[in-house]
Amino acid sequence: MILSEIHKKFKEKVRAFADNEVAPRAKEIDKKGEFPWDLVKKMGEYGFLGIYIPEKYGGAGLDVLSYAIAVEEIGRVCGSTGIFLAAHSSLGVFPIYYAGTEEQKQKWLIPLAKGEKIGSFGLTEPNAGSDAAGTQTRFRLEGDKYIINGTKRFITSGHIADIIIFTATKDPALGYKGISAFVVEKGTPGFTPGKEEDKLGLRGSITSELIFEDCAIPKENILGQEGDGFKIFMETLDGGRISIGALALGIAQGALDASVKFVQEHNLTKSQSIQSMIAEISTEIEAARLLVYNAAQLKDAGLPYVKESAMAKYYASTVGMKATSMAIDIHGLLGITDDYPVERFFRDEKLMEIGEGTSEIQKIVIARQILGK
Ligand code: COS
Repeated sequence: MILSEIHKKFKEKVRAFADNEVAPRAKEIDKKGEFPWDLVKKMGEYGFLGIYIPEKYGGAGLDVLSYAIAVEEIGRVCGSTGIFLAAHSSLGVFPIYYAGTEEQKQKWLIPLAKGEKIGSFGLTEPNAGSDAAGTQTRFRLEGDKYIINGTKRFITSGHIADIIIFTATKDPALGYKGISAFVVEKGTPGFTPGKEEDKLGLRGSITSELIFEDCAIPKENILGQEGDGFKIFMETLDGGRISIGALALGIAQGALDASVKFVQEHNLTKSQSIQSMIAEISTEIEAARLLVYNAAQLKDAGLPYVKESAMAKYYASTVGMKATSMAIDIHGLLGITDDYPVERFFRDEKLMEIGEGTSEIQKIVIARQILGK
């Protein structure tokens, strides 16, 4: 795909950061399950934590395509660092940029986009994942405070985030219409992080519960109006799917790059079965890239992109699983050892088929856009 000079230069900048500063740390981050604080700080300094946010709100003033490129490039070397970037930018930053008042933007968006604070998004619950309208976390208004009770689960960066956007319902019987979106700040009484998950992949990324027990937050912490929550997070997820597609693509590209290196170093370039695998996954990765970049460009142009972002995520994650699995096949038994990065790419890639809407959910979204509900 032909990129503009601006995008090309930005891609080179992120690639240099990824190769020089992230790649040497990736194995250790995965092994120790260590959150890469130093890399997060550097990403903030480079302006990577608010790429598509206008400069007046502390961002880099670039676009969604640049953001997708950044997630792809970082994912190419380290899925854990890539998912942090994607969750912070799409889920922590976007809802405030999209639905926040000017005052909320001044208070929360600016430090988030500058990378001074970490953002997170609490939607999933023990009993509400794909059925996001089934939220059971409750809110009630008491005077000038909202009182929150409930538990969120599988929240990326949940333990460490400073600013968390979350959903709660006035009454589960109201379905999606009862759901509102709020902001809670770390340290608010009644708000505590719960269990941290020990995961198959993305082991350097924090995934945790969030527990609300009579947690009182100021009335001003609501995003939009009461009842707007479902639509705010649906829009948030539409954009988030571009970044998960980009991350799936980046991990797949990392597995392909490692395979090409392996094949060349082991004099396997003449093997027709290996040529076949390399050709197949290279082609599918390129097709995934076109879908991801297309969805990003549609969003940048202000055009509808719901179907395209779901397609990008669905296809890129499907291709990603195939590519990382084939990369292990190409390495043979060496591929399942940690002497090579492909087993890490394979483990990291699996979440791309599940997080921010499973492949089955993406197919529902795509089909509804084509067939109507
Ligand atoms: N953008 C904006 N609004 C949307 C929307 C979108 N992409 N999709 C639906 N809506 C609106 C609908 O228009 C409808 O509003 P109106 O009644 O005013 O028209 C409302 O939201 C309810 O829509 P719908 O009836 O389609 O909701 P469903 O409960 O059937 O939900 C799916 C459908 C499955 C698509 C939804 O639950 C979903 O995306 N689930 C996956 C959640 C997910 O990704 N979880 C992982 C989170 S990881 S952070």
